[in-house]
Amino acid sequence: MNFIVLTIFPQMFDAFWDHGIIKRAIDQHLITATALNIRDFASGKHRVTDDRPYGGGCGMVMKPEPLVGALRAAQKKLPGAKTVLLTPQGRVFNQSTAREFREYDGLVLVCGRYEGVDERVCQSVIDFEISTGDYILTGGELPAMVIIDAVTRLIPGALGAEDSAEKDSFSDGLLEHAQYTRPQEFEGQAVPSVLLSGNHQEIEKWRLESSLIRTFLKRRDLLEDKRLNNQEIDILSKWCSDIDKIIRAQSSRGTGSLPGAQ
Ligand code: 4GX
Repeated sequence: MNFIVLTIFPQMFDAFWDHGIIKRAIDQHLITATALNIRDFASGKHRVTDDRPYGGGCGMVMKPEPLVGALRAAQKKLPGAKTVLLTPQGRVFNQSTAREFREYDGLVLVCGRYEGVDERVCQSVIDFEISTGDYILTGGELPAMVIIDAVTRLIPGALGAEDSAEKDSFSDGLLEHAQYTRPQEFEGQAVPSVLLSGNHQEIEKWRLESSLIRTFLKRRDLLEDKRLNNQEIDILSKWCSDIDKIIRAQSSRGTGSLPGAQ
């Protein structure tokens, strides 16, 4: 995968390229990553990249010529790359989008600043308009990093020896199970004993239960959208009947206001 970012603040990416999984992916030639300065494609003594909006109003608009100049230079370096404009008006990025983008050979990420970019640029040279979420930032640089980060960790080999990318949250539509490390007791709280048992089948079952309950409590929307397999249905059904038993046991105590009870 090859990434080119178009930005007026290319130095923002220096630290990003230089740490952790991204750095290792670059060193291992799994990805290439460059930030091009849009200002280098602006003309005139002051290399201006923005201008006042036609029709008036406050704020500035990114001029089309430097942006398209930078885009053409990027496409020359990466023929066949897809162009992505980061904008709050785009399709909201998620794990499926990350998986979709991983299939491309190259991505050119266009970071807008100011109030936006000239509409004719969006229409003529942009393949996808993407938003990282419903909030307004000061520029597209952080969203570009979000996309590069999420796509890079899906590239085979990027996470190292483990196959963890596909076992993570969202790859199966569930949140990740609870995690523990040493010490065995921390501030009076013990690690669940099944995790110390060495029984891998029981551990896997506990992890699935943990994923299901966390998804139910924290992100019920994900569970509602998910196609459950038989084991997952069995676990949820067992909880239902266990909870039902607890509720029914109350009626013999004569407490509460159960349906049908007076
Ligand atoms: N997810 N912003 C872009 C300027 C802009 C506006 C319109 C193009 C068209 C954002 C987000 C985001 C703020 C980046 C406005 N550029 N980008 N910028 N949320 O808020 O992606």
